[in-house]
Amino acid sequence: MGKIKLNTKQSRNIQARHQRLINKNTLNAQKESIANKAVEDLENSGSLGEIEHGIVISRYGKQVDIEHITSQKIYRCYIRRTIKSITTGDEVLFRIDTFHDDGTNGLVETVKDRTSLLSRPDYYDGIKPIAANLTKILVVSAKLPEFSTNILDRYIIACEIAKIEPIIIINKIDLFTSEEKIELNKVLDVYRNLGYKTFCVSTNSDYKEEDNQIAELQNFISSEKTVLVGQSGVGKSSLLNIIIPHAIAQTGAISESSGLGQHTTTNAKLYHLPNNGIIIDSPGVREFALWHLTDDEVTHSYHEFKPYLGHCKFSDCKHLNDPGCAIKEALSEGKIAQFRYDNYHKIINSMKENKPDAYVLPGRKYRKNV
Ligand SMILES: Nc1nc2c(ncn2[C@@H]2O[C@H](COP(=O)(O)OP(=O)(O)OP(=O)(O)O)[C@@H](O)[C@H]2O)c(=O)[nH]1
Ligand SMILES: [Mg+2]
Ligand SMILES: [Zn+2]
Repeated sequence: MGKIKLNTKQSRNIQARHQRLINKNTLNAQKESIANKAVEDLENSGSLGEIEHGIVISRYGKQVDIEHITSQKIYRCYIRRTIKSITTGDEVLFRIDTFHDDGTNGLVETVKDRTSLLSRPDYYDGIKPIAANLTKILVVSAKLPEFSTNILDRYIIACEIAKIEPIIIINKIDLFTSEEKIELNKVLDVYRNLGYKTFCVSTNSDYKEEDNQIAELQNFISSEKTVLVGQSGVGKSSLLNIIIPHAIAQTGAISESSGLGQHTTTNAKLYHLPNNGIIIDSPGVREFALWHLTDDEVTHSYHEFKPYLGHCKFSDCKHLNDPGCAIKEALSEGKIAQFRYDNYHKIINSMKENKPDAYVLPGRKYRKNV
């Protein structure tokens, strides 16, 4: 592959990213050595109790909050070095530090096998796990900061790859006019016809219209293991506060200057739902990147493409301007929605542009963290 020629701004950006990566690695190494020392001290202290069962409620760098499976007491725990990946929703075996501090500390010994895992790539950290052992993913969009089917499709692809059913939630419907609701429903019909479940909701207590499906949503998820994902500012924590009235998750207004969410939630946190269900509030990300996937994986995540794949004239068809393209034919016959097709190409192109491997950085090695 030839080297990519960069302009001054791009080179400067890469230099800055590179420096940030070095700083982050240095800080990480320091934190790791402190955590390793703490684990060693715990082992030597002889104060570690019996093996207990727990679930990860939240992760804070090198430590996790574990909820004891029966007492529901929370323990701030260090993580044994042999554990390569641990995230919110993970079921674990841990031991309580019975002597030190106030008895609310411990050590995670093992992470049990996961039934599912949602992850995303991060430029600096590699593939980052978001939450484990999920049965549904609640993909939240809203009129503000923006309603974007492109962002929605990105999340749906990530769900398809993780083999976890996405549930489309449109929040802040109090902000839509009647005409806008009609338009919104036309778009949502495309997703409904593809088999995706949708809920239109508002957390605004002044909004008394019958089309607020918040009660239906609550009922639907009560026995499911779920995570709220979506852009910063769409109202994930606001939804959580309605669904779990005692939750008091912090919420934050959308910035007046940028029109974007302000990344109010900084750590994912797990809460219990009435019928053994779980809901995890997660921090919004600026852009849900997908460059860890192959083009093929993205293509296969588009359900409506499936009947036509393998029917294009050329086996390496890019489904763009290639002659004899079965996908384009289906598009022209209205069997594929134009906006989904457009998003598909935008996503494929952005994967190439945003991939860190596309840049040649001195001494840089990309890490996979799963
Ligand atoms: N009008 C209206 N505003 C809402 C609604 N739900 C949430 N908001 C507002 O949207 C803003 C962002 O809400 P948050 O719940 O903090 O959003 P978030 O998705 O958790 O954001 P991050 O934690 O940054 O990812 C707040 O000012 C909320 O009051 C709604 O249904 N209608
Ligand atoms: Mg939040
Ligand atoms: Zn094609």
